[in-house]
Amino acid sequence: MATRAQIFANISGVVDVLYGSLLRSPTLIPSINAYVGSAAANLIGSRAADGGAALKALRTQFADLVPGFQSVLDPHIFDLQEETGYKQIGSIDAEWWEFLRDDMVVNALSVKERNLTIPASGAPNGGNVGNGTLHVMSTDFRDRTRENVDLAKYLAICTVDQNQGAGVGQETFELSQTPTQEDVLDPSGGIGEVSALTGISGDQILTNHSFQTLSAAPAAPTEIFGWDYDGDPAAELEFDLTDFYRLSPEEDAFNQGASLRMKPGGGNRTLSQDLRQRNAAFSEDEPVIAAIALRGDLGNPTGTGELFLGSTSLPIPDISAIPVGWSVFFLPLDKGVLSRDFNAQPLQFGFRANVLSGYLSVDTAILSSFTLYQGLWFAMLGGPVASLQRDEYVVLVDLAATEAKFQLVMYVVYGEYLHHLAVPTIPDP
Ligand SMILES: [Ca+2]
Repeated sequence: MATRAQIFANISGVVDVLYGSLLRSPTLIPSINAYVGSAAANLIGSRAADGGAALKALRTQFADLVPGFQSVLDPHIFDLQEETGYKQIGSIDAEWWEFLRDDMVVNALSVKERNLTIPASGAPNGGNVGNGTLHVMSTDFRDRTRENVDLAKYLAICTVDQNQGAGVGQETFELSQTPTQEDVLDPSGGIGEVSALTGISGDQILTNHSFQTLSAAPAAPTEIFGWDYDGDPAAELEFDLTDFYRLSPEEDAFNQGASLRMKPGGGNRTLSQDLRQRNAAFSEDEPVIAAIALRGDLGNPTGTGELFLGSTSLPIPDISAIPVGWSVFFLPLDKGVLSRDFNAQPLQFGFRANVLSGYLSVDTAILSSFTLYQGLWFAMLGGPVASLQRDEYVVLVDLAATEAKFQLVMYVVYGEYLHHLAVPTIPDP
């Protein structure tokens, strides 16, 4: 039986062949594309179009070879499955790749990383009337960057806005990649598929997330509908009916916004919702976006705060440092927002604060899912002032990558990635 190192050496040889045969020249495929394009449009001569078409046909034949790549690699992957003691030799699925990545970590094996530059958040187009932020989750449950993605510019375009039937904050977005991918030979693009992203509050797990259901005595409420509070709400909380983050659709229906003020004197108090009562179904590898809007300049409050979801939390060590106006605080987009990590008994979402002086205003608690698109997870969040309107868009900058043969071949052939480092133990061939 070959050792892991020997098997990886075998695979490295195959990677060299596959990468070298079709992909080694980063200019080959773009050159063919450019030639075909110019042949159709500009080339002089009665047979130029025929030449372009023939070259395009040849390119298609190249692409058709890729399924054969897998049959060349598979025997070596089976060797690896046997050597690592994987439970089912011959089953090359997502579970196997997860097993292999973990095994590589344990055995200090790594391949060269593609070094993708994946922005954490996209800014709105400068010409928009409204605003919003496109959030992207790009790491796996080990906090490794998912390197099985296309290099592309991602665009979220508003297709149904608040004037066309979507609630405020519930606009519909189409997510697309540019440029359009020709085929598997060109992983620098993406198929022009679209996926609707809905404004977060339209896919909301929490009850009374915007404190839109007022209590009988807003200045001294005896309870906050939908929320558990471990103190005396009448003495320590009050609804603020004039200052709030934004109107939720429910508030908009009555043209009455509200936020909740946490007052000093109660000690460290927790507002929470027990998610067992919300029929919240979390798939272990699907990230969630968990956020809350806070305002820290009413009475210049002092103290500490913390946003939490199960065992994951975001400490806010000094609420006096919250910027003037409303700010949205998110749980960081890492493994902590995957349910296999945040899971706790009982599972609660909440916010706690120890307000020592002044008022801390709380509004628009968000707990919602991401949308999977082209290997990355996206969530669209509207801004506080005006939501994006039809045809306005948010764009993520182009992703970029360095040449990484092992990793690129694994992506092209299997749609997967290996454990990767900038300085790998298994060099590229
Ligand atoms: Ca509200």
